[in-house]
Amino acid sequence: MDHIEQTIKLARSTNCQDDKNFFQALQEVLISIKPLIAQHPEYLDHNILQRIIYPNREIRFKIEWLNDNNQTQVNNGYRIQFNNALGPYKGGVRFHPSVNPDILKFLAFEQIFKNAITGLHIGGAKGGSDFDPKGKSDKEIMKFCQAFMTSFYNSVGSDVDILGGDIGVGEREVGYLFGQYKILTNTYGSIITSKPLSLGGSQGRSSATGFGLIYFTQKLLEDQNETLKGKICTISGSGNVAIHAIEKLYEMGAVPVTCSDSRGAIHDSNGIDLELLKKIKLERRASLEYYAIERKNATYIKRENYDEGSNYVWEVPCFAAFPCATQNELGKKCAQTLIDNDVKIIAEGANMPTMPDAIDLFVKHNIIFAPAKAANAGGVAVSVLEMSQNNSLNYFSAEEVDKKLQNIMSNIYIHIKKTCDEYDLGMDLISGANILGFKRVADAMIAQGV
Ligand code: NDP
Ligand code: 2IT
Repeated sequence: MDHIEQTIKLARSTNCQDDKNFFQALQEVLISIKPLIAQHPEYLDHNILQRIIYPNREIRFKIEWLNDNNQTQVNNGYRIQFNNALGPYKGGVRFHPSVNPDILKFLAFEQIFKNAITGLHIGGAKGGSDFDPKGKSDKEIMKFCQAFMTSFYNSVGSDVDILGGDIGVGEREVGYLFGQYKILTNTYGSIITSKPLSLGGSQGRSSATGFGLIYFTQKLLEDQNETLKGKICTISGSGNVAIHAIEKLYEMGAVPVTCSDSRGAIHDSNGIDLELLKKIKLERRASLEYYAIERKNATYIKRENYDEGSNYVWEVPCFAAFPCATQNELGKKCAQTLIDNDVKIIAEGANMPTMPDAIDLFVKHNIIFAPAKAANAGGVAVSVLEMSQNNSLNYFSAEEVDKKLQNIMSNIYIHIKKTCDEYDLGMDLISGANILGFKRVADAMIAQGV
């Protein structure tokens, strides 16, 4: 058994015992860095494999808050401060009933390497709560965010751990979290990103992940003498990432024809009506079924069951597919349907949306695969621009941010491709991204000593 297999076995028997998602993420990274380890025995000498799979700190806290009926509610809160070899912990906060330590450990682990790939000096973390924002009043959201921060504020800091947005946490929630931090500490520190502009947020942060995803895809396609122009694209999700991916696809001349939410999916063969989608999901925070009520030619398929890996949107023939909702939302059966329908590229907007056996199928059929930790890194990269603007009191225009985002996504692709060439990996961007990220973190760990 080699060192990688020994580490996987160790993980399975110790810190991943019941953590299916964390183990999935960890196994993918460890297996794909085999060529790097073969050339760098110093990583084994310094026991980096074992050291990198244990989170530095796992914080768990209780959140008590009052709903609109003055009843006391209780939720679990978490922050996984996984690795800070490259810089202060950085990563989003997720509010969703499915949140648990396993989900957050996988997200924090992925964040370490994603952040490293950007070339910026930030470590990896993730946090959140099993709080369900659906159906809550604005006041309840505010009360919950205040209680979340009250339970946890002493673990964050602008050079310690900087929070950000994720599922269920957008500008509104970030504003309330920030406001409570300010009250508790009497400081206006840059401890959270994705802030509203009025609180020192960055131009272009809310669109950065979705736009970055399409910039990355475009750069990758350029390399293949291909383009998105005129191509049918399918997208899952209808939140921050999906909406901005759809917006940028239109700007590139592509035709995005699907979106989905937790209750169902839309197929609009004329192209998604972006303004209507924004109105329903961002303003009204309503279900997608209203889209089909207002747009008669669109089809709405209600989601009858919650099978992992299944979504109607993957049945629609397309040139490119962009999973932008959540983890494990594209399984083997859907992958086979996409391949049968002649898909050319999969680019992940969500974190770990593609299941391992689906990835295996795409790889076997030579479908180009852009992994999340590269393709969706535009969001966290613009978060770092937000931090640097806050710290320098100097602000970039929307055009400046967009230009920087394009450069960042282009550089990420170039560095991953260079890594693929160096290790003879062809277009295996998954291994290229993992090797590039792992190497940067491992070198920083060695440089710091134990
Ligand atoms: P949002 O909360 O804005 O949107 C999430 C979307 O996914 C909604 O349409 C939601 O449906 C749907 N969804 C969420 N959970 C499930 C589920 N269990 N089953 C089916 N549908 C679900 O989040 P974001 O757009 O910000 O995040 C989407 C993905 O992108 C996540 O994986 C996130 O980690 C990742 N990401 C986000 C970044 C960011 O900057 N925001 C940066 C990098 C990655 P409904 O409307 O019904 O709730
Ligand atoms: O998964 C992610 O990269 C994010 N949710 C963004 C994190 C951040 O700190 O901006």
